Amino acid sequence: MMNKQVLPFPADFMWGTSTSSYQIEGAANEGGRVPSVWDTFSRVPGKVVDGDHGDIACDHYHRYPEDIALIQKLGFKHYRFSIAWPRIITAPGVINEEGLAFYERLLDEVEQAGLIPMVTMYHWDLPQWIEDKGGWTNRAVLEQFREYASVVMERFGSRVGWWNTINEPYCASILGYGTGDHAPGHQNWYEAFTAAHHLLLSHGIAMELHREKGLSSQIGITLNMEYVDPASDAPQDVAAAARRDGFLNRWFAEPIFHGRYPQDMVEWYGDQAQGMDFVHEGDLERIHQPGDFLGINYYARSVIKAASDHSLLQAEQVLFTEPVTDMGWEIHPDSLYRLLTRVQRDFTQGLPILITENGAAMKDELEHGVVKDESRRQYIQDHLVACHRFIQEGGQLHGYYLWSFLDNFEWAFGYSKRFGIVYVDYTTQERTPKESAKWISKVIQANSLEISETEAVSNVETR
Ligand code: PNW
Repeated sequence: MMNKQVLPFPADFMWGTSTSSYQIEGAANEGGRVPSVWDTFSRVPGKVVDGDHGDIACDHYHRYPEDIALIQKLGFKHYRFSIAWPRIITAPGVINEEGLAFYERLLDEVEQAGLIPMVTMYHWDLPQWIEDKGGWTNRAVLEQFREYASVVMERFGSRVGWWNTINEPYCASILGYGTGDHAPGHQNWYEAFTAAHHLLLSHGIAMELHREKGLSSQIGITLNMEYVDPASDAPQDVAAAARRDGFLNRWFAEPIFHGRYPQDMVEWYGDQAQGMDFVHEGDLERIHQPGDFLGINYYARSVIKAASDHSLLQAEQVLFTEPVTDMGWEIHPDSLYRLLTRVQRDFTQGLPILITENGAAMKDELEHGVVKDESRRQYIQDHLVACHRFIQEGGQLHGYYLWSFLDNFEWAFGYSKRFGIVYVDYTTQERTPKESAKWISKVIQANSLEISETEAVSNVETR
C-alpha cells in the first residue's frame, strides 16, 4: 500500500476561483455597455489568435445564475470576478443604471449561494472613449477612475467582502503600451511607464475613497509576480535576472510597499522614462498604501540570460525551460514557495497574502462528457503543496483562488487556450466540470490535501 501524507489547511483558509468580465461575460452590445479597448484591439487583424473577440465569450452575462450555482456546487467559498467599467460609465459623467443593475443581480446570486465575493475594479477593459483621450497615459484618467471607483463602491461597498483595485498593473501597462501584445497595442516605453504610474495611482485613489466612505470590507491590489533565476552564475546573467525582477516585480511592489521606485531600474531605463516626469509631488505617498492584503497571480518562474541585443529594454533573454503548460510557461511549483517567502520578507511582512490567480492552460478534450486533465490536477496539487509549506512555516497566506473557473477568452490567444477547471463548449455554451474540478472539490471539502509520499518528496527539491 502506498503511504499517504495529509496536508491540512488552516480552518479559515479562503478557497476561491477567479474570472474577469471581458473574458467571460459576452453581451458586448447589451445592457447599455459601450466598447472597451479589447473590443477595438481584437478587431485589429493579427492581434488575437483566429480573430477571436469577447462578443459572446462564455455568455456569462445571461448564464450567471447557472454559473454561480456551479461554483457553489463545486464547494468553493469565495468567488473573484471583475466589474466591466464600460458597463458602468458609458460617456463622460454618464452612469449606466442597467450596468449597475447587472452586478446587483450577480451579487444577489453570489450571496444566495453563500459565496463571498472579491470584486476587481479593473481587469483591463478600459472604456474605449477613455482610450480615445490617451487612456492610461493621460493623467486625466485618474479623475475618470475616481468617478468609476466611487460609483461602484458607493453602490456595492457594503456587500463586497473583498475589493481588488487593479489586476496586474504590469500587464495593463507594459503589455498594453510597451510591447503592444495587449490592448490598446501601443509600442512606446515612455507611454508604458506613464500608464504604469497612473495605474498605481488609481490603486491609491481607490484606497482613499474606500477610507472616505468608511467601508468595512477589505481592499488590496493584485500583482502578477514571477520568481526569477539567472541562467548561470555568470555576473551578466545574474545582472540580467535582477533587471527582470526589477522590471516585473519591484517596479510595482516597491512603490506600493515602500513608497519609491527602485533606483537601479530608474537609472537603467534612463531616457526611456524621460526623467520620470510623470511622477508629480505627492504621488508616491498616494501609491504607498498596501491596504489589507496583497493579491499575487503566480503562474511560472523565468530563467534569464543576458542578451547581446541592447535594444531590448532589459537586455535579457527569457529562456524556454521545460516542463511547460500550453502557454509555454514553465511549471515550477517550488518557485511559488520561494516567491511567497521573498515577497513576505521584502514587502508584505505581516500583511495577508492571497493567491488571487494560479492555474494552467492545457490541451483539454471533451470525450463522452469527461475531460481528463490530469496534468492540470497535478499542477494545482503541486502549487498547493508549495502554499502549504509556506503556511506551515508561519507564512501569512490566507487564501487561494484558482484561475480559472471557466475556459474563457485568453486575451491575445483568444479561445485557443483553456485555463478552466470547467470546460466550455463554445457552440452550445455547455459547461462540463473537468476531472480537476471534481478533485479540487474534495480538497476543499476535506480542507486538506492527500498526497502520496513520492509526490511529497519530489516537491521539496529546488531549482
Ligand atoms: C493573467 N504574461 O494574465 C490575467 O490576470 C488573466 O486575465 C489571464 O487569463 C491569466 O493570467 C492567464 O494568462 C496574464 O504574458 C497574461 O506574462 C499574460 C502574462 C501574465 C499574466
